[in-house]
Amino acid sequence: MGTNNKLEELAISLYNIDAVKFGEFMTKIGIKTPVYFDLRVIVSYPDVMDLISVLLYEYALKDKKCDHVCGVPYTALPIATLISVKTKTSMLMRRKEAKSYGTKKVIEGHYKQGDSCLIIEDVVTSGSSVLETVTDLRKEGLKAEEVIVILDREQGGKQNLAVNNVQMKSLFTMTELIDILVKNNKITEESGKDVINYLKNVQAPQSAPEFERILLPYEKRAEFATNSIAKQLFTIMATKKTNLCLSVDLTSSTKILDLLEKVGEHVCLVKTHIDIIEDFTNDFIVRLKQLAQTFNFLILEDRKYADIGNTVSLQYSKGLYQVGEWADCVTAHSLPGEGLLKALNNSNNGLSRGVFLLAEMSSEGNLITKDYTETTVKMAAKYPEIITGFVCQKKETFKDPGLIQLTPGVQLESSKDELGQVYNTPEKVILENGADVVVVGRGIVAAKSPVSEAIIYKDTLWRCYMKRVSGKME
Ligand code: 5IU
Repeated sequence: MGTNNKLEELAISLYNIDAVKFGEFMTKIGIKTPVYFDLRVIVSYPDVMDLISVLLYEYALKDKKCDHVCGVPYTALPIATLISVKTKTSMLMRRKEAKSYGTKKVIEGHYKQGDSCLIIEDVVTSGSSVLETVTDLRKEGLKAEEVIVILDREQGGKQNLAVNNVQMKSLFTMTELIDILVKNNKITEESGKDVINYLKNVQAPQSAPEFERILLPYEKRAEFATNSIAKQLFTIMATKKTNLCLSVDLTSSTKILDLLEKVGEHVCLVKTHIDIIEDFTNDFIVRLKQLAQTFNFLILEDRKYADIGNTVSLQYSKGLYQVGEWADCVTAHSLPGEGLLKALNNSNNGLSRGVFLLAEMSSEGNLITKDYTETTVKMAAKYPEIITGFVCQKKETFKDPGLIQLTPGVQLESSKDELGQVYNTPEKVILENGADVVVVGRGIVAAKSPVSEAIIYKDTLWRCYMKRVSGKME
């Protein structure tokens, strides 16, 4: 029997065993739908299971090499198992919840970093369940770039996966399944058309929508964030009504803590250079964290990691500063390649952590090129769970509304310092250049009265943001 005949046989079997039903149904989220899928029932039909695994094999695995297969829990687990046994390919299992005891593993099975893993799923609507599995596999350093599914409901899942660098192949699209069922007189042409129309009208939200990110308010942007720190930071900005990041480039821990005591309520993020502090002790960290808690701000250690993964992993978690223990997020260069991101991702000790990747710099004559910036943004797209955003200067640099543009080089008047730093005004960076969080250092810390200056910056920056999202930009 050719593949096409087998597909036809599968479509009819799925109909006969009520894995696909036509009529009027209610979805989980209370929307009416003219078609309903429940592939969970296939476990009671070994012939159907067999047929599915043969088809998936012929369609996706025959000419391809992957190190592992992994089913999206739960319906696809038995299917993945069959394929694993049939093709003698190792299988991995993803837990939905990490175990609360013993090892905190979410991915069970033996694997090495860089191994490729083919994902298997039954039905894709928006692609969000597949993306959860992708995220967990990528956290473990596995390559998860392909998914094979039985049915693509054609409601936007394929596109959502593609923007996250996952290619989807399906045995059937909904249109193809319906064509087969109509041809075999299982359903009428009319009800087939109804279903197709319904699916066209009810599309899943896109993870990378067409509208410009800079016009969306922070609370909306939080919904798009895939990194938990980005989500928190958007939420803090929206609640505290501030998009000011204070760069506390001071060398005395008392001075830093005294300043934060007074300006903590006005900032969403505090940026440190921990290695410039002359009297560093662990007590400084304890007090810094207390202030962060009291005033609800996050901490960014501007370490600009730039070494091979192994070294970065050590720099991040060991040594005098143990940055990974206390900084919510860090900055890193993309120059050394993805190993660095993997290292940071794997060294988070189960804590929520984020990375701002340097896509552009504010200093005069820096060597970053347009190509470098573009490649940096592409690289970040492969690590949606760890990337908080970019340190960059232009709104064109990236589109994803779930990521944050952190822009340094800001003072109330445009100017330069004697070492090549270039300052733009709040108006320019927010309204023209797309900054979401604005970094101010000496504009505040070197002012006569840092506290009143911080308030001026906070108010000015917020006003610009409000103008931007109200759409009244001239
Ligand atoms: N910083 C920049 N420009 C950049 C990057 C980081 O100024 O492109 I990447 C840091 C350096 C300093 C702070 O810690 O942001 C800006 O301080 P001033 O506002 O004092 O220039």
